Amino acid sequence: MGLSLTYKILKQHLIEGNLVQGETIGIKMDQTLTQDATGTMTFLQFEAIGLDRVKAELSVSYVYHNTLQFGFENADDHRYLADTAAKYGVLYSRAGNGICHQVHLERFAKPGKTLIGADSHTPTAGGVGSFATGAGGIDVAAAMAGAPYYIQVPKVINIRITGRLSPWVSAKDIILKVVSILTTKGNVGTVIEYSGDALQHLTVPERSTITNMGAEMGVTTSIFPSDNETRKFLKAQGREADFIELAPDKDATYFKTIVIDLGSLKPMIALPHSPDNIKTVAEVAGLVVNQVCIGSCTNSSVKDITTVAKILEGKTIHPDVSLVVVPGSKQVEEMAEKSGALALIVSAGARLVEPSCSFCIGMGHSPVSGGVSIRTNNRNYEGRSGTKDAGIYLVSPETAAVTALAGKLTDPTTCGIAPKVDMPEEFLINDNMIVRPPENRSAVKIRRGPNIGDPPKIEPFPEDLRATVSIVVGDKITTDHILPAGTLLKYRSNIKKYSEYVFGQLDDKFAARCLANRQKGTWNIIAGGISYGQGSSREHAALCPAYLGVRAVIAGSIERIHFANLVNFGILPLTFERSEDVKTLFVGDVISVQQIKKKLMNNEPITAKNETKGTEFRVKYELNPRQKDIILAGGLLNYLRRF
Ligand code: MIC
Ligand code: SF4
Repeated sequence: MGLSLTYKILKQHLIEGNLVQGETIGIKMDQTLTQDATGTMTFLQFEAIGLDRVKAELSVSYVYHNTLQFGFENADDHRYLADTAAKYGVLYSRAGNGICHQVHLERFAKPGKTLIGADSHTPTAGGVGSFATGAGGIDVAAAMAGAPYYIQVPKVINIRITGRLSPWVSAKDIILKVVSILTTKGNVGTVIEYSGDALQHLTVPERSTITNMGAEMGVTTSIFPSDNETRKFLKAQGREADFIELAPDKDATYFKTIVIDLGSLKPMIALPHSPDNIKTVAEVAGLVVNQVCIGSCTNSSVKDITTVAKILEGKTIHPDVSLVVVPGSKQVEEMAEKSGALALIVSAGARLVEPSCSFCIGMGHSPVSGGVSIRTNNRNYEGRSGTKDAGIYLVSPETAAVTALAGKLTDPTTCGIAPKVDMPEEFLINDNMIVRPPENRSAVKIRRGPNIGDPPKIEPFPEDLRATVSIVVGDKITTDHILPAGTLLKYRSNIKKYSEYVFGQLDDKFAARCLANRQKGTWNIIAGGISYGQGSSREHAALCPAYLGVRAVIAGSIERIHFANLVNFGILPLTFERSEDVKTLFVGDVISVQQIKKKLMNNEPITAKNETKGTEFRVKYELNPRQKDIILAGGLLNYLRRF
């Protein structure tokens, strides 16, 4: 039986377990990446592990989320990241150099290599055939320390793309179509592998727009084969030597195959407040727009920015629209500057931002109250933009640019002849913002600002669990609901302070209630619906609840990265045996499970008692022995320290 590309790479990296779908395996991670918002905690945890250098083939620490540095906190974080990179043998990509996914693709991602990143969009590197996956910071710290990364052997879905895109339709429309089919829920434990005759017409940056948004569907990763297009891209980046050809076996078997004919694809749009709320642009055209934002790790390549420039050339944006443009990396910015594309964009009235996440994470450029913002990024969760009642719509750069000119949502296919922009044959290579570690690492002193605290200590799991329900939430709760980023990013190294904001958007009494329950002698429980913990990899969405004394999440289902983060911080992830039981739980109910530790160890069924209501309900758990040990130890750091 032939192997998929995914299984071929996993087989080459297998350290523990058997390559059988559904089983847990430990794989070697060749490369790691971290970013400023998750990176400080990752390096604090790496320091707590106690090694004197990283053991991965390549580790890069990027800064690009909070580059604005309001107050001293982020500047201190960045200095700490520069120092730890120098000390532990890590490359440091300075603020201004760009978004990790864009820069990693340009300069470091390699076909056939494994990459683990403390950011959910790490699968962007799947565009060059790298098996790249997002994880919580402590899992990345463990991989930097040379430990295997444990994943469930995935089901592989083959998406076969055929035909050719029509003018004005682009890679973003392909991935929005895929998201409309697979949706943002129910994809835990799957990998998407792309194939088909259309691949020859898709450049690596376009492929990476597609792999990037696999994160929104909750898949482990998405991957393209490494072919002639991959060679062209690596050559244009001066890295032809990194090329190897990679393809699935001809008789590879897949969990399922979905065929998409590019010829029939129309410009697509994701409506508020979920990336899978998808229609064609034509269906919503005419919507009056306040803001257009172009950039993010999904759509900020040289081709994206040049296409936008050509659409805007010689024109002025609509007087009621604010247009924000953010190149993804310094390479993109410099090339667009040299080609004149940036001048065309500025001349049309756009506001330029340095290469960073910017609007995508609510780091400025929040829309007006009740506003309509058309954006090229990947997430449109409620409130993420910084304006709770604004509507965020996700589109291609082409749709965004024509909309900025018209002042209302416009289907670009109605706009005449489409600009034709090819991927450059040579990219401008200038790695001067990537700092290499010094020869004498032992002389490096790590400087910590006053906002940088140690990772909190978590107690081992109790023998019997007695916990108060501290919040009951609905379906599709994202990590942005659990713990927003935006201007709060500056508290990422200060867990006590950041914890005050847990669930702040939904219930601003949550943190105080949890602490009060701890005073009264019970732990805390979060109850939720399906697809709990969608979105980002931020481990703070588990670490801060753990700090507040949350010991279990009981939900309809829990998304992959968040599930792993809960385990890593000693929180038991449980699912309701009957999903409707969530309706029997109310804030303040005291839930108990006698001898829970023993039951977990012996794989016994768990019935939870609602002491307040005098009722009972059954919960399920799917944990391998290692995950149980981690939870019982009070998290991964306690577990690793034992060895
Ligand atoms: C995001 O897009 O939500 C982020 C900010 O990049 C996160 C990481 C973080 O919260 O630091 C992600 O996607 O993992
Ligand atoms: Fe990408 Fe946006 Fe996350 Fe930044 S905040 S890494 S641009 S998804």
